[in-house]
Amino acid sequence: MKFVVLTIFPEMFDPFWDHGIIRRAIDQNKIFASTLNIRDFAEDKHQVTDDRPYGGGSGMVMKPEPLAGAIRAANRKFPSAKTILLTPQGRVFNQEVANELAAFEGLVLVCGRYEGVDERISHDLIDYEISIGDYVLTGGELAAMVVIDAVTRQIPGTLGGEDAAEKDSFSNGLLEHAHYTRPQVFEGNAVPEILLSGHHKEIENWRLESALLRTLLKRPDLLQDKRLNKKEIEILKKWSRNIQNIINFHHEGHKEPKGEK
Ligand code: 4HQ
Repeated sequence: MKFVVLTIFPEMFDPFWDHGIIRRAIDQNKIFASTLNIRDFAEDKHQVTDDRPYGGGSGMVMKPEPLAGAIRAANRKFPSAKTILLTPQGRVFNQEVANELAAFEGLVLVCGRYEGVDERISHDLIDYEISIGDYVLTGGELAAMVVIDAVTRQIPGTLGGEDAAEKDSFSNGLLEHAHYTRPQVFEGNAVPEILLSGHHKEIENWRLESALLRTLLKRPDLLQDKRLNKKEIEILKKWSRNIQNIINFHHEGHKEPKGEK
């Protein structure tokens, strides 16, 4: 995968390329990472990249000419790459989008500043618009890093050891199960016994149950969207029966308070 970032702040990406899994992916040629400074494509002597908005108002807009020059230079270098604009108007980024983008040969990521880019850039030179969420950033750079990070770890061989992308959060539509490491007791809280037992099948069941319950309690919207398998339905039924038993006990064992339903 080839990433080309178009930005007026290329230095923001230096520490990003230089650490952790991104760094290793570059070293192992699993990804190629580069930036183009949009300012270098400004024709005027002061290399201006912004201008006042037609129609008036506060704030500035990214001038189209330097952006067009930078995008065309990136496209010439990587003709098969898709060009992506980071903008709140885009498709909201998630694991599914990350997987789709990971299938492309290259991504040219266009980072705007100020109030955004001239509309004719998005219309003529952009393949996809992506938003990393419903909040306002000061520029597209952090959004580009989020996209590059999530896409990179979907590329085979970028995650070390047995840490595989197919096993982690969202690949099965669930949040991750709880994780524990040493010590066995930390500040009075013990690790669940089953994890120390060495019974691999039971540990796997415990982890599925942990993942399901955490998703149910913290992100019920994810369960709504997911196709549940037989095992998952059985676990949820078990908890449903548990909860129903508690409710039934309270109804049978106590007189209903007056005035309450
Ligand atoms: N931007 N997801 C760049 C964002 C944003 C987002 C606002 C994009 C500012 C200039 N980008 N403009 N959310 O907030 O991608």
